Amino acid sequence: MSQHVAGLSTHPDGALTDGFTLTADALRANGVGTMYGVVGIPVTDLARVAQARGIRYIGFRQEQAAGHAAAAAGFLTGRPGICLTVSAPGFLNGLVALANATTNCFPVIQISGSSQRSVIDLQQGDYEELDQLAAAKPFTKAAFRVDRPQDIGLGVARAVRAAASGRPGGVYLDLPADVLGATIPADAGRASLFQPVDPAPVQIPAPDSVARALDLLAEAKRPLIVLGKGAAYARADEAIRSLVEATGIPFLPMSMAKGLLPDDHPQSAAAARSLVLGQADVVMLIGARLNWLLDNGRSPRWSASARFIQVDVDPAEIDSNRPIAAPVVGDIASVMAELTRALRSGQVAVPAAWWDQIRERIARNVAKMHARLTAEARPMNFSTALRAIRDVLDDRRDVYLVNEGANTLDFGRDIVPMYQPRHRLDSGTWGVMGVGMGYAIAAAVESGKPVVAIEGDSAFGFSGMEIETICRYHLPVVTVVFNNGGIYKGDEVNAHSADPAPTVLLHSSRYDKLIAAFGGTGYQADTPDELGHALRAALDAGQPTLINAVIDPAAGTESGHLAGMNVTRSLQPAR
Ligand code: ADP
Ligand code: TZD
Ligand code: MG
Repeated sequence: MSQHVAGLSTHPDGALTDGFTLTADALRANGVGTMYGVVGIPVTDLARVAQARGIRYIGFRQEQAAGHAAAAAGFLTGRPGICLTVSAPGFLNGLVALANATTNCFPVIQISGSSQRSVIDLQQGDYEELDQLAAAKPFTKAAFRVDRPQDIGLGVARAVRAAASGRPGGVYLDLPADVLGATIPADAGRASLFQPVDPAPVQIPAPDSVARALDLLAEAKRPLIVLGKGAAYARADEAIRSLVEATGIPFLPMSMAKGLLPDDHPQSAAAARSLVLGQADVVMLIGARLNWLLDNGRSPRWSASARFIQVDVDPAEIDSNRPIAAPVVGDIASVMAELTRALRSGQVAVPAAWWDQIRERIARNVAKMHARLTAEARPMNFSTALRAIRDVLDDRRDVYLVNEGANTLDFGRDIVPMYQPRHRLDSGTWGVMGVGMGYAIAAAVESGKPVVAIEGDSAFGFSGMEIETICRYHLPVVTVVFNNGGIYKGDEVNAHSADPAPTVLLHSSRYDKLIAAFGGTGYQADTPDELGHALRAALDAGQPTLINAVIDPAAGTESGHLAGMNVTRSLQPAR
């Protein structure tokens, strides 16, 4: 049974309530505490009413960053983040983030005002006219429009349930201007609001599927567990740790699952990634898809004869790339509980030879990495700059880390260890640029903890204006721009005209001076020492800071670790 929420709605008029008030109250009834967005016609009053009713409103400079912030809030809290946008162009700016959240399986709701339906539908040319519901549908998990004020409570509840249940995702909720402005009797409004019961119910796996998975693990000679960001999202940290430790199986975290078990855990095989992917004979995927980030499960990256166990809440994910021998469909917390319950003592044993092989490879790779990190490089390269950051963050394990770029991302993921679950946010499944400032803002707002955003200079540019937002809300966000003067590299020369090459950005840029314009603190860092000192000072101060870290323009590689995916020009005639 749903619980009706009494006594929420009132209007200055007393006897009446309106769409703005009903929306704010419906959000409160669903536990929403923060909203991210950009205001304008017709939603300005929605932000005002929400503020008046105790919802925190974080106003951005562009909707895409607000949408990314809402998505990160969803990932970090497990409840849908809310992004508020205006009609047509504002809606479309936000839609990129909504689609990205759906791809990442993050729960988020974009609430957008829209123009008058009768004018839109006859294409008569309203202010900011667009059929937003139709535009949103292909990019979202679900999309709804509320056409009557008395349906607002229902619309919000459906959006929350759709975003948070099963595989989480992005939901669009369209609120036309006339619905927001409409009034209805306050008692009818009150009666229309309710608090949904159990919006994200547990999904318990079938006992047979659990037994099949354990039987397969018991046969393994070279088992591997891969933890994905679904496992981080599931908040089953202790249960996952118990299973990993009870079985003794090596694990590999995907980038946003780093810290779910600490990166210095003795069973981490991260430093032997290629070896374990290539050699494992039984692989247990927990909240990780076999998409491009895992080479679609194909050989030669994986053994052709490897058999897979996949733990996922979405049954349609199973077999998406290669046959799965043991699908376990359910939410990860329930699956981990069932696996642990059903696991017999001594049922799964990892042969010592497998660990010997892994440890030997780890030792070799760690030695190679150590040489790169401690090299004397002037100007700094990615490794030496990240070593300075790593050393500071080793003492500040409460810090949330945001990371985007190409080389900046790839090196950052490998060099900076994580020790806490859900403390790393990055470009994710799409490898998208522009998430940085939105993710950093949400991490600071939702956690109250300091945030360090390690940003490629190109990546930073996609949402750089949000440093004003960071300063306006006094957020403890330290942005480190890895300024190598370009997309991947800054040393390309265009031989054909005086224009810069396509990959080139201004290496002389003083990004640190941007933040000074808004009252924040800027540092220029040319050496690892300067970078380390600036970062330590910034974290001690807890104030908005931007560090311009000058990196050798020749240091990167085109597309970072994805160099093999580049489509290069061929002068061979097509056959
Ligand atoms: P990564 O990029 O880290 O490899 P993916 O985003 O590809 O991770 O995969 C995450 C998977 O986790 C998705 O297939 C999603 O359906 C699944 N998932 C998300 N939340 C849960 C949950 N609570 N229980 C089970 N599976 C989940
Ligand atoms: N646009 C969007 C939205 N996402 C993208 N991924 C790209 C463009 C293409 N792209 C990448 O894949 S990485 C990248 C772009 C533009 C920027 C790389 O440059 P950087 O990082 O300065 O951020 P490095 O350290 O110089 O490699
Ligand atoms: Mg760059």
